[in-house]
Formats: sequence, C-alpha cells, structure tokens
Amino acid sequence: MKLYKYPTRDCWPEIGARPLQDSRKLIPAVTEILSAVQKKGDAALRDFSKKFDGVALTSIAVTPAEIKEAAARLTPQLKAALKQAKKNIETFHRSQKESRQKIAPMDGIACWRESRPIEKVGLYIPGGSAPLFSTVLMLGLPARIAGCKEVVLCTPCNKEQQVHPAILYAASLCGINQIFKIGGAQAIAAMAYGTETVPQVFKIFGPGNQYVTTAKQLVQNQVAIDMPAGPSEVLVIADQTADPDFVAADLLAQAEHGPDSQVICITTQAGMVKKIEKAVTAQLKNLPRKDIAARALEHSRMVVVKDLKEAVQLSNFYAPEHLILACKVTGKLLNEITAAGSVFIGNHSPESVGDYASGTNHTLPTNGYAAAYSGVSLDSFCKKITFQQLTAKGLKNIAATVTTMAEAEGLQAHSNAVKLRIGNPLSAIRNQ
Ligand code: HSO
Ligand code: ZN
Repeated sequence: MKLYKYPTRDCWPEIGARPLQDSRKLIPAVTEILSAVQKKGDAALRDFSKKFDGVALTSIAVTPAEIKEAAARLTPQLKAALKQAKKNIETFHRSQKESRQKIAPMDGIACWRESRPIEKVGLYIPGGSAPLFSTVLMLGLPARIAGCKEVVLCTPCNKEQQVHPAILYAASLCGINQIFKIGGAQAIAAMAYGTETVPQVFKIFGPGNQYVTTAKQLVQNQVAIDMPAGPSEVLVIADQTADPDFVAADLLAQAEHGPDSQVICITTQAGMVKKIEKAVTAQLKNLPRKDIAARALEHSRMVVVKDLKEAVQLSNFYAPEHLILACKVTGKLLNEITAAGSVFIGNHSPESVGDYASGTNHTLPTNGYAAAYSGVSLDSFCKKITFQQLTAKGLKNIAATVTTMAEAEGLQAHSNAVKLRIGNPLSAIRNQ
C-alpha cells in the first residue's frame, strides 16, 4: 500500500485519484454491437454469444424447468441464507415507501406527489469469476416492492448453456420469471431496444464490465439507467479503537472483487500502519482470490492524518462507495460526512454485512459519484408524479402572482388561462 504521512491538501487529488477508465476507445465496438442487435434482434444475440462466449444458444430464454431445477442444486444453508437476506432487504426497502402528503401553500390550493412504478425494468447480472447472485436480490426485491409489472433479467450462461443456479434461485425469490442467457453489451442492447424474445424496458440496472458500462452509457437516449458505474471501492477510517485485523479483512474484502478495486485506509495513528499492513499480508496468503486482491492492493493507499476531522474531510473529498468508520463515532462526526454511498459504523459493522444481508442496498455510486448520486433504493424503481387542485377561491388567491409573472415573461396566453377563469371576459383581456 502506498503510504502518505500527514499529506497537505494539495496531495489530496493524488490520493483520491481513480485510475483513468477511458471508455471512449470502446465506443466504436460497442456501437456496432448495439446497432446489430437493434437491426437483427435475436439473430444478433445468437451471433454474439457464439463469437464472444463460444456458446451456440439452443434457447435465449431460461425455461421454467431450469428455474425449478436450480433450487435442487443449492444447499439448504445457502437457500436459508438467501431467504434471510431477502427478508431484511424487503423490510428495509418497504420502509422507504412514502405516504402521500397533501400540502396547501395557499388557501384553496392543494399540491401533492404520488409514486408510480416504472412499468418495465431490466436487470443485468454479470457472470464471470464470482456470480453476484446477491445483486439479484438487491435489484429484484425493490423492483417488486415498487410494483414494476415486468422485470427482465439478463445474465451470461456457461459453455453448457447453464446459468448459475443461485442466480436463478435468487430470481425466483424475487418473482422474476423472464430470464435470458445473454451477457455483455448485447444484453444491454436487447433490453434497450427489445428483440423477438427479450422485451424492451424503460430502465436498466446492474453492474458490469467496461463493455456493459459503455453500452449503458450509449443507450441513454432510449432508456434510463441506474447510475454511471465504476470499479467497487472502500475507504476505512481507523483510530486507536480500530482492530488492525478487522481493518485488514475489510480492505481485502474489497480488494478481492477485482484487480481494479479501490482500497484506501486513513488512520489517525501512525503506529497502526505497520500493524494493518502486517495483518493484510497475513490474511492475503490464505485467500482463494489472492492474486486478484494483490493486484488491487498495488494501487491501494494508506494515509496518516492528524485527527478524525481531517480523515472525514479527506473521505468527503474522495466520496467513497463504502465508508467504514473503525473509530470512535459521535453524532457530530456522522453529521460531517457529506459524500459516501453507504456508511458502516464501528467495529461490528463490516461492509460484507451490507453487501449481502443487513437490508441496505449494495448497488452504490462509485468513482466519486457519491458526491452527487444516491445508491439504488425503492425510488430508483419509481417515478414521482405531482398533482394539484385549486378551488375557485384558490385560483383567485394566486391569480395576480401568475398573471404578473406570465406577462412579464411575455407569455400572454399563460396569463389569459388564469384571467378567463377568474371572470375577466376575453374582450377585456384583448383590449389591455
Ligand atoms: N461490494 C459489492 C457488492 C457485493 N459484494 C456483492 C459481494 N457481493 C458492491 O457494492
Ligand atoms: Zn463486496
């Protein structure tokens, strides 16, 4: 881990720098994939599966029998764990339902906002070395709670045309039955444009590699997306109350996601640096994904700062996806946090818990987007529609304000729409 001891503020951009993810060079290749799917539909999906994954798909859609069989291939322990996670995620996301609040800004004027589900949503779940079936729950459950009518899931299959059984089981727990064996940019294209088999959706969610991310960026003139994506990241703040072994475990949990994972530790204790590094080396040795984690650690950072206040300021500057507070936490310290996807407080709150099962969502803003974006929540699957109703008295009360503003903007018709209703005859308006 690269060490920064008591860096001045002008070092912060270097400490917080994410590796440049220049997706511009992928644009031509991804654009070609998108247009092929748009033009040739299923035929293009089959071609790309063959070309990129070496699979000649018998069926693009997963059959109901395959979904049923998946349950039998999982251990009872894993099924129970998924059910517990489901329960907690549901409880947390159900609590995000807002009740309607009618507001009367003036006498006779009522304004309110109602939530409506996005009718058709698409979820992308990457395959690869770690099939993230937990993400199925994180996206599928809020979609269902929001009331989305159609939930489509795309995920790549293996050479035997099988989708990981835990992905299928998690999907069935969310009531998803439209699952397609396609991955990469072509899956994003299929959901954005629709094909003979894959329904077109209004919003696409989920993580993916650079091709998937670029495809999501490029289809935005057609569909909405959850948020811009980048490699997963964690920032741990450690003071004298931190346990170096816990901190090391949290850093490694992030590092094992991928070689491009971002790992930062800020400590107020210069004496803690060696202890954490030693613990990282010791724990790394026994990890099945130690090669991946070691590569992520190559660009990780250890920063020593003077106090917790400065630690939080640096963290806000970085705007981490996950922030772990392995330190003495006060309400004041929490109030000072202004940018983070999700915060884990104290020595008993590892990120892993939020990644899987505590109930909060693990689809979070990366790459500094926590400065402006929120993680996925129930709202991500809804639109908010505003309503208003005025009585005759209410319209009278607000008439002068509206007509004055409208006429000052040079928009007479706007003014007329009010004046006519409050009893001004058209002739009177014209003669003004
Ligand atoms: N840390 C990941 C989520 C995840 N971790 C899934 C394990 N499985 C991004 O927040
Ligand atoms: Zn994780």
